[in-house]
Amino acid sequence: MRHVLLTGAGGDVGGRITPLLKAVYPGLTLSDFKPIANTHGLPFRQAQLSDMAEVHAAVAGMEGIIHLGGFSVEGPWETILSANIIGAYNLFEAARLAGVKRIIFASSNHAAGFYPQEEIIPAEAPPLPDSRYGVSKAFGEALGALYAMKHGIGVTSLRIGNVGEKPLDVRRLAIMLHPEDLVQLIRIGLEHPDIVNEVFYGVSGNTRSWYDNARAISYGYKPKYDAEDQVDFAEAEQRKLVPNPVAEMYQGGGFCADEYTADLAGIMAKLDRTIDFSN
Ligand code: 15L
Repeated sequence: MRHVLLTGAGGDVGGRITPLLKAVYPGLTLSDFKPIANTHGLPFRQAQLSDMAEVHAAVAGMEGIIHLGGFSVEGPWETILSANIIGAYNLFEAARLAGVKRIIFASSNHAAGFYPQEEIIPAEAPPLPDSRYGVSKAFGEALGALYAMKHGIGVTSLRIGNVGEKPLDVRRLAIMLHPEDLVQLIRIGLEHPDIVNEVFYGVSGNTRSWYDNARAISYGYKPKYDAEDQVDFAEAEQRKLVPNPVAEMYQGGGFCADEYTADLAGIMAKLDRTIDFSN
């Protein structure tokens, strides 16, 4: 694959993976809504995702797109609507018209953040968003499925945990994704001949992962990193945080606790009676 576009290239994750991607895809083009300080000598196309004309110009001539662009945490509805919902629609629709063959959609663990931390869930688990942001990621996965099945674009949605080289707290021991492992997943999505529409968990080979990533493994994913190797660091960082029962109950952590108004004990009692997540 020669012509690959990386949206959201100016963000933290984009900055971490650009040099790794450049080594694999020398024809890489970067995009973001504002100029990027370090383009690593790569071409740059500025585009606001909510502006269809700018998105058309950004995707022209591309064979593959890695879509990291959008708002990457919880935010006001207007922001999520514009950057993540309208933005994702514009990206997929412009890609279809431009004849793009493969798209990697950066989904998030927050598309399914309300599963309890004690459960191991597969990527096939239905969305259970923990935020407006998580809803927008579930929307993006659904949009990807539509463009895969109806228009034949090979789509891989990655429910990304937390991208970095260290687990930033105990929760991240389960969900850390080393940038090199992320690039491995991206390469499967862009290059594996059998991709139609896939959802993989974007996590490293973490000992205490909450996800059954069998689907990614069946495509050849062999994560190199395990957050557990840095357990002391994670535990030291955890001691600096204020405990929160909602954040500690659910996989989405603080995204679940943010704006929480339900009765946690009441909900857990009802779920215990009605749902067995392991089936
Ligand atoms: C995400 O989806 C965010 O983009 C990232 O900033 C982290 O907050 C991450 O989830 C996480 O769950 O740690």
